[in-house]
Amino acid sequence: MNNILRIAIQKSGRLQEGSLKLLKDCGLNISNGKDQLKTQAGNFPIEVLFLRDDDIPQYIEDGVADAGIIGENVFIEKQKKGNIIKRLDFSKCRLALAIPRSEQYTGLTWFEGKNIATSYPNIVSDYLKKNNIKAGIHEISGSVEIAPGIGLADAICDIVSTGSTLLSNGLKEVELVLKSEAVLISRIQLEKSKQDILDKLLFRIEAVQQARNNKYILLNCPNESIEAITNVIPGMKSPTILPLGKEGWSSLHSVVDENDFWEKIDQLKALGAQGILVIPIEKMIK
Ligand code: PRT
Ligand code: ZN
Repeated sequence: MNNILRIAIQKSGRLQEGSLKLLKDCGLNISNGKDQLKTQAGNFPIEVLFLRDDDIPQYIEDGVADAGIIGENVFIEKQKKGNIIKRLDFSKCRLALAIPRSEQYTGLTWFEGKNIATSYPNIVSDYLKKNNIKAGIHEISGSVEIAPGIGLADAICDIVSTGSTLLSNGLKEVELVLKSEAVLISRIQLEKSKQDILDKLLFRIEAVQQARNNKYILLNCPNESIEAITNVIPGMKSPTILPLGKEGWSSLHSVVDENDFWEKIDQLKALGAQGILVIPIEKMIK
């Protein structure tokens, strides 16, 4: 079927909610994948497949799925053919090497001749090779953190988010191996009709991401501050400025970047802005 794009997402787990939310925010009308393996969006030529995340890269290499959403860590580990086409800004984590807390860490050479338990043997082996360290890799598929405690390995390489799992297993993080987040991947080569659908989806994803990173801001200011305030929050082209009923005052509307939001608010207050309202934006198209 060339006139439909098949996109694979995780059936259940840490990526599922973020993946579904993103697709829904892009306007796709899809039902949750609790007891189903696939569903067709009601209003967009996309079919969603619900799979285990580890299987998604193979499905894409085989052409069974055209695109997918998975953790970059899994995509790199699986070494299957496909392209990362968009970083998605959720499920952020890191793959790190950790050792027992009682050990004194002396740098990467500590790992020389040691045994490392991990679910990511390819990534770890590449990392060790790059750093000229010879160590054994013990592949296990889950509960990696308990490996040193039960004498299965000297160290581990696993996903870390808050670090509390390492802590409660008596381990400490010593090296960052890979930073990861959810990514949109696609087949190496798509037919034009599928590429067109993917491009439309990408356009929507970008609008959703822009909106998440920006806020709509409304404020009142004395007219003499308009220019200085415009320099702080120039908006997409320029702010909208409307006269207030109170003489010498205006209402100014613009957008503000989420990342330097508080810093900007301080500057605006210092310039005489009052009655500042900040509103989430649903979609943003530049
Ligand atoms: O069933 P399926 O195979 O589809 O899912 P899964 O069990 O293999 O994966 P899942 O749902 O656990 O994770 C999917 C993806 O989420 C991972 O590949 C990562 O890209 C991303 N992700 C983000 C995480 C975490 N954060 C995370 N904290 N994956 C796993 N963890 C685990 C980690 O393995 C460790 O046990 O959480 C623990 C560490 O968390 P902290 O907060 O204690 O440091
Ligand atoms: Zn998995």
